[in-house]
Amino acid sequence: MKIWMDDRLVDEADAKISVFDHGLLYGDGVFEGIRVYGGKIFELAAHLKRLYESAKVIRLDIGMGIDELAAATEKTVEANSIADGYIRLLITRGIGDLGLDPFICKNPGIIIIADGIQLYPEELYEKGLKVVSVSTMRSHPLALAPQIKSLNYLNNIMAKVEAIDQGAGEAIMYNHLGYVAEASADNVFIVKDDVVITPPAEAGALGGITRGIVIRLAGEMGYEVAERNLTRVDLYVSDEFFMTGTAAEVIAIVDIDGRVIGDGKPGKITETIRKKFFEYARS
Ligand code: PXG
Repeated sequence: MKIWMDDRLVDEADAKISVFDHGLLYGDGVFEGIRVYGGKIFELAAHLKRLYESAKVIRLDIGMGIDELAAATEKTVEANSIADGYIRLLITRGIGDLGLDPFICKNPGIIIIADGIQLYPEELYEKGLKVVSVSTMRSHPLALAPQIKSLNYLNNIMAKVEAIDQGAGEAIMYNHLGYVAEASADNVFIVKDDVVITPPAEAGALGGITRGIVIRLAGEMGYEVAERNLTRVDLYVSDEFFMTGTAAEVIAIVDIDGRVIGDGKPGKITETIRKKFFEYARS
């Protein structure tokens, strides 16, 4: 495998980072997870826009323009002959002395990995997922704002651990006001009385690329779509419930905290949206 490191492709064996990289020492950096479908990078422009915005918020100068980074990403996909796969693009703060000050790091680290993707088992899409509400609160917007896709994922990881401990496929996280934020690595949607509803990004969610596409496609299909705060009870009494994300695409949820959603099978509107997204992504 060839890995992009800073300004060129190197062999996997040579793709190493320093123990003094602040990305490792402090989780100081930003990243993206991007799909490749049929050799084409899915929504690259939207992912790069989000990456540069995340970097701006944390005062990280990527040191390379968007077009140059896009070209490097394309080259990495080509070098590894990835037809259907997954790109992990990381920008680390770079090498510096010990100590939090990010500005002692002179050059950011740029890493692009293009690999195959570990797909969720098909059975999960047919049956739907069981999820649980977790006690780990989504980070407060005045702490580490959830809109930043940073290398510090401990908030989400702690939530995921709770889900795993309870034998659930995903964790539903709430914000400091008790409203639904998102899952540990996916955005959430419900369907109630034929309206497709997702929490607003301000509720503490990452502005998911898949979420944005699903909102658009659902609207184009004639569904009413709303961004509205949701409570735990709204999830419990929803007609349908699903999640969106780069890895999962669109996946139904059929049980939350022991409350069965609908008839316990993926909902009709969810399935329609899932098929539409599947077709769109592969077209
Ligand atoms: N919320 C969070 C916290 C995420 O990390 C999403 C929502 C969905 O966003 P997108 O833009 O993907 O629709 C994410 C995405 C991984 C992995 O390897 C994680 C994500 C995406 C791809 C891979 O764990 N998170």
